[in-house]
Amino acid sequence: MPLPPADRLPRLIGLLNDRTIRLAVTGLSGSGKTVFIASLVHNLLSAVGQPARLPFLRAAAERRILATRLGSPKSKTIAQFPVWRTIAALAAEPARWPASTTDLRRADLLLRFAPTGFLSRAARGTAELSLEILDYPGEWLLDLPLLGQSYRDWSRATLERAWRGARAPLARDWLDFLGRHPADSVGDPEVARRAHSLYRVFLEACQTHEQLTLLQPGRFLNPGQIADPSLLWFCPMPFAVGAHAREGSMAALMEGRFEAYKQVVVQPFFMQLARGVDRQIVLVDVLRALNAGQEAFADQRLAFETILAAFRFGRRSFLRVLFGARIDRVLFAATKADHVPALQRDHLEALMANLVTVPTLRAAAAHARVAATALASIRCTEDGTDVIDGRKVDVVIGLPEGGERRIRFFPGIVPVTPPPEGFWGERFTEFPVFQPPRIERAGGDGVPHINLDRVLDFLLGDALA
Ligand SMILES: Nc1nc2c(ncn2[C@@H]2O[C@H](COP(=O)(O)OP(=O)(O)OP(=O)(O)O)[C@@H](O)[C@H]2O)c(=O)[nH]1
Ligand SMILES: [Mg+2]
Repeated sequence: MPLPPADRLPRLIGLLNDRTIRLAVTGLSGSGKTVFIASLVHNLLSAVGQPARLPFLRAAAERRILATRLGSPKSKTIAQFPVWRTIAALAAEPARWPASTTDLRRADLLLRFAPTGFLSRAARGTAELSLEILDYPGEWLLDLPLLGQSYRDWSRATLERAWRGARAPLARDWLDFLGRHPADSVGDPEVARRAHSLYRVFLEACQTHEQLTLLQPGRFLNPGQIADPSLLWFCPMPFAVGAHAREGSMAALMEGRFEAYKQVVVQPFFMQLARGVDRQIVLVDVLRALNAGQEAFADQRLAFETILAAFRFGRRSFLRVLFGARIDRVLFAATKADHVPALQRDHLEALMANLVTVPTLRAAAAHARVAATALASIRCTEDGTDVIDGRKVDVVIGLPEGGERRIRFFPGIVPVTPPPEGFWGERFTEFPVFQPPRIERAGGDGVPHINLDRVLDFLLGDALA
């Protein structure tokens, strides 16, 4: 029996306003993806009737978010993001940060809200926003550019970096080994495996000793679950100019594995990650890179420029061509902004915007909305002042992880543009890892943050209107 019109209207309103948004959280390892997702989920779950925590998320401030809950898993192939385990660890005494992510995971969140349209209000209709978010190890992102590169080109670029700067001394054992087993020698799987493990030791040293970022392939540092580990047994090799990998040679063996790795591991991962993505947040730990010095800063910048070039927006976008992603809003966020006091957070936002000038123009040309911000997904500090050498300075006050007493931390001045040569002499003080604040396990007050509400309004505001 057809429904009477008065009952049908709210349903129709629902149909008009119901939406699914797929949010890609993009960021290198340690940039803060898992913490961002945990805070986002916890704060949205607590948003009903709690406008105080998210004042700049309009739908929350207007009390139009009526109910929120975690969605049931929709994917059999992707594990669920451990929302409750992560929140329980953050709510424990002492609180624990989540461990570095080792596999692809997905969080589903459902928000029932009152739409703003005239018709919706008249009919008192409600609508539902279904939000899908994927979390994964940051290192894997570095494999995206490989999809557009040949083994030769990738080898050349990687070796050029390995011969220079902080990488050179760390690459010695691996490069010596390659010197004894050149590209045109007979392809021997055992030699390939040893070359691979020396290359991996080199990548690990670059990450731990020098805090470098552009370390490929990403799975060498964080393999996840790979059915056949021999897929990884390759590394870059020097080619003579104009030479090609001769059949049966070391180079041909390595090249075959590189291509198989792309086809069997990289492509399916990005297929899962990027299919149907419509919103993207790019998280960058700008402060850590500033802190780690000139080479680490330049390396991080090159790494995310390389990734963003592959993420290129618009019709010729790699992701769109390969995976059908149509990203129409992109936000670049400098994370862990609670390490610096208020004025410095403005500097941090300006520096973030400066670092992504080119991708911003590209995205805008493709009619995507783009913005840059400074963000603390979980605010661990308060702003305060201190007196250093007789001068009053702004500091942040927080409890260092494992410490007994709160400290006043003066982080130095954040430059608003990429620092010039001279800056690097006086490096930032090492940033402490601060203890997260006490939070409640179940909903309640949510999690303190800086700018998370603005971030959510930018990314989801139109879908909650
Ligand atoms: N003070 C502060 N620290 C943060 C914040 N977000 C992240 N951190 C710190 O950064 C670390 C890394 O954050 P994660 O969210 O695990 O990073 P990730 O991007 O998921 O890293 P991978 O899983 O390795 O790819 C955390 O363990 C915290 O110590 C923040 O908002 N404030
Ligand atoms: Mg993580």
